[in-house]
Amino acid sequence: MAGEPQADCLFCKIVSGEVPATVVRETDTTVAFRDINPQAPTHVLVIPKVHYSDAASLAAAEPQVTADVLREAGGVAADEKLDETGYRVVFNTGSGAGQTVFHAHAHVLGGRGLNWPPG
Ligand code: IU
Repeated sequence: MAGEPQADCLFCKIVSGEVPATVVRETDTTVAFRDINPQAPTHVLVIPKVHYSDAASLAAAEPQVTADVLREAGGVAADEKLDETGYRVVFNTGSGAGQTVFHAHAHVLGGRGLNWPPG
């Protein structure tokens, strides 16, 4: 059923606690944890607790939870003092754009200069 945990989903296992993660923030609807392969001094993933394969699917089904994810991304940036220097929030969507985990997630990246356009 839409939104339900998926047995083969790594991020659902992080939500349930079955797979450990370095959690930096948690709400009723979201978890934020440090990326295992950081691409910047701060690289945190913010995920919804419900399972949707990507950000657009999440937004279509759960607009409030999508807003929660974005608010928490801002919270991570504030916690890490990135809101003055700038930071990036990225939703890779589809394998052609680099998505490897098909549970919606926002990357929060900062702590170094970030080029535009991204590669
Ligand atoms: P992507 O946008 O789907 O490529 O992002 C998935 C991220 O999940 C990627 O940056 C991985 O380093 C990260 N990740 C993780 O933090 N812990 C894990 O056990 C695995 C992937 I597998």
